[in-house]
Amino acid sequence: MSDFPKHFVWGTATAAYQIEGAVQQDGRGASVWDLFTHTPGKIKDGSNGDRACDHYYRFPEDIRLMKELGVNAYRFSIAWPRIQPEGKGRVNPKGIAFYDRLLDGLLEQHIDPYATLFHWDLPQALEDQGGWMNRDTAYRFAEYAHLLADAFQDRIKSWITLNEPFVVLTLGYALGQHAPGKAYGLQAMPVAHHQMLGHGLAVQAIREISQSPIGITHSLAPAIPATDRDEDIQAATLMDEFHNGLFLDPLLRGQYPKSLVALMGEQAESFIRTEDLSVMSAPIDFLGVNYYAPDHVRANSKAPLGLEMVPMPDRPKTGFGWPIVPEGLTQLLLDLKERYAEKLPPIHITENGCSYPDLPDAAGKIDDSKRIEYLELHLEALLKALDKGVDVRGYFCWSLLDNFEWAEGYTQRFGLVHVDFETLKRTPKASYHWLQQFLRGR
Ligand code: IFM
Repeated sequence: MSDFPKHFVWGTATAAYQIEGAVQQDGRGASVWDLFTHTPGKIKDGSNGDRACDHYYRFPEDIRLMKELGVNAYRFSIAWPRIQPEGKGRVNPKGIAFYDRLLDGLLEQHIDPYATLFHWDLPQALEDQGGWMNRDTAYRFAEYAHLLADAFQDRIKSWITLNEPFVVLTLGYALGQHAPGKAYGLQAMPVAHHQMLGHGLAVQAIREISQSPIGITHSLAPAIPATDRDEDIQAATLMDEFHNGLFLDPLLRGQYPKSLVALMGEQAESFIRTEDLSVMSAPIDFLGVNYYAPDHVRANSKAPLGLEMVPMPDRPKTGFGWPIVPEGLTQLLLDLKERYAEKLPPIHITENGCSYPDLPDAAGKIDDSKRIEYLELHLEALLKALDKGVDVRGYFCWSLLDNFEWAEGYTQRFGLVHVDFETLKRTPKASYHWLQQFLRGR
């Protein structure tokens, strides 16, 4: 097997609400996650991101950890409510100042900042106006993107407009398991459209000012039928269009998959304007791919969309219960290359990783050998795709630190670095040392 190219980008990834804490400091406004986590019964362990990893104050230590790890890039997200506490208009200078300090700290250590503009923490003030169900939020997002480009210009080495709009659509607005906790079912489809419209408008806004590459991050998954029965194969095809095609077809082809247009029926006319599709398909410089596991799909006429996700019983699982299927990453990348051909931009794997309940042993060491194995297998799977000609330029491990895992609270640890959530002490795990050795070798 060949090796990774010399200029491959190696990074770790995090998101603002999951690590920053300091939710009421320096003029930050409320986000949908502040309200959601403070609503009883929403988060598994009753926790919230009020303090999280306290990265807002401890970021110099976290930059040191990255430097010692040997990565050359860091993907983080900017908290919109820190920058615009009301989601529009007034800018909070202390919010800008925080990211100024973070960017300066990274650049001093020669770590390239990859900034995600929206990783789920929508200002609550915008949610009060309908959030992503409201077309106006797309325009507010572009305004926010423009002022970030103005403030940070080319110190941000790569821009990522959105993180995983599919998850915002499904868990946030269709099923209500994430903030803002809306359970609109299929009536939530405008959320997909307005996010992608916001993405396209933000690309235009950033390009007016910054020369840095712009991309978007999607959570993608190959859809695998649970059996070879026709109905399961059809269910998997529909799931693939819903999970992947719903976002990638407008982005890369300027149109929605026909099956989804049919599914949305007349509702589609109420929120899709023909001219939107050319905005949404504005050329981008890279596609961010988050890969964790495939969708294993079975037909079920009683379930929404006529399908359901079923476990992969013959597979080992992560602490979250997600099946470990490294070859799914190879398959996904090859499918993308085949499907979108010359329209597919270069790819960055912007997230990949696993949670395990890693705790220190009596000597204080954290032997997360299962994470090492997971990473090795996925890097091998990635190399197979590179060998077959997929243009992948970088890999970001999720995550640098154990952090607030949304509806799961602090029960799922994804970090290369263990965080004691009482003392906030950071302890590199065995996987951190393994990756350090791996990166030293190149
Ligand atoms: O923690 C999340 C992240 O915020 C988005 N992608 C998936 C990760 C693990 O669930």
